[in-house]
Amino acid sequence: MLERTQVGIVGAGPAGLMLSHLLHLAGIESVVLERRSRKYVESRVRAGVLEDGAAEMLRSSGVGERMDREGLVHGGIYLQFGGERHRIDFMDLVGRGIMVYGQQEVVKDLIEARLATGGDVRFETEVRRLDGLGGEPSISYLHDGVERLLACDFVAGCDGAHGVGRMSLPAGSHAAYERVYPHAWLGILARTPPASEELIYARHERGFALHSMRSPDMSRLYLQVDGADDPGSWPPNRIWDELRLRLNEPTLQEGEIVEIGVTEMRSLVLEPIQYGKLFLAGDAAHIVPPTGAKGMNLALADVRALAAAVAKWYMSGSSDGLDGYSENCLQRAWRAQHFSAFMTSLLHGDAAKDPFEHKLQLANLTYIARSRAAATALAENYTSAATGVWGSS
Ligand code: RFL
Ligand code: PHB
Repeated sequence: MLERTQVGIVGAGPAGLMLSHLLHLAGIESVVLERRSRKYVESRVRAGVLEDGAAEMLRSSGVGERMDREGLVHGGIYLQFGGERHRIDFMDLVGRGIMVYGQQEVVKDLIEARLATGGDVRFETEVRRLDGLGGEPSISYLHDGVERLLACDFVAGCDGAHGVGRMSLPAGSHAAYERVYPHAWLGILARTPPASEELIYARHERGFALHSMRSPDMSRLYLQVDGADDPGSWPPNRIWDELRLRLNEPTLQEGEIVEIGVTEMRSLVLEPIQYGKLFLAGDAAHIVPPTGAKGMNLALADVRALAAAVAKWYMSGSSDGLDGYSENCLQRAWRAQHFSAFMTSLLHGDAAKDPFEHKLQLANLTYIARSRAAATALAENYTSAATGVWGSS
């Protein structure tokens, strides 16, 4: 017998899980198909910054309780350059802060919420093919070595940067806009107390460094490295020495490195991000370099729009929301692309290789540190205040 659901969701990252959760709240049935195990997705260390509006979305949909207990509310960030640290006071400039709460925690909370209400989330289930996207969609997936078929009204491709959703857009149906940056981020999660209460974005002559955190005893630290570097060429001593230097934190305490990885930096936008009954969301639709801390926030904003559009269709038969989905999301995605590219080019590079560029960066950083208007523009973009993403929330 052919299995059926209303919305078939590929991928149990923040986008797929939140979509399933929101649809459930609207009385719409979905099945989430995830290639990896539950343990794997719950321990995948990635993003850490939720915009105020994204945090409010978690809260208002009933999955914000642990975030409110364990997350760290920050009212600003530090920009560091030329040996000095300057605070950008988001609360003062735009009246909104950010929530520092690991993506893997968001994922855990969403999985728990879905399973507690009888949600159908299938791990170790790999989607192989999407068919019938122009009319009656079906998803072919592999579970326990057996290939099965799930029929649905809509397919949500929430399967990230390398998923089957994006590959299923017919050739010629969309454009892809891409930029690859010559840098990468080496990221570690370390058992050591953060050296600062708030995030530090540091532009050092030798390259960028970021100091973030997950809790009062866990730090999340990043270094700009060459795109081709593998973590093997970065033994712990070298990482800590470089972090101390670039962050200007000579007393930064070493701690056990519990996770290490190198992340490439690229920007990608597909246009449009829908075809027939297939709707892409999150990294499947667009990728931003991590410097603007936008990826998870965009993923959540996409599925909020998609859930509302799908609910409208089931309730009134109106396809207005669905028809406008791509345009709605891409306006937001391009704003985030611009900001992420701006932050990336402001903070990365090697002064020895391109001293002119470094001087330009210092001039711009000094301007942001001194000008309320320039700092406000950064704060508006970082928090998404005034960009209309989260409405009045
Ligand atoms: P995800 O999280 O990649 O989830 C996609 C899921 O789909 C599954 N999948 C499949 N399942 C079944 N069948 C198939 N054929 C499948 N193919 C794939 C995958 O296993 C996976 O579980 O995408 P989603 O939900 O769109 O979420 C996007 C975010 O993960 C991403 O944008 C952020 O992590 C980006 N990002 C940041 N975003 C922020 O908002 N704030 C940050 O501070 C931030 N920092 C970061 C980041 C990403 C980073 N890395 C590692 C890329 C820092 C880093 C270092
Ligand atoms: C993180 O805490 O992992 C993090 C914070 C800010 C970014 C990227 C990642 O821009």
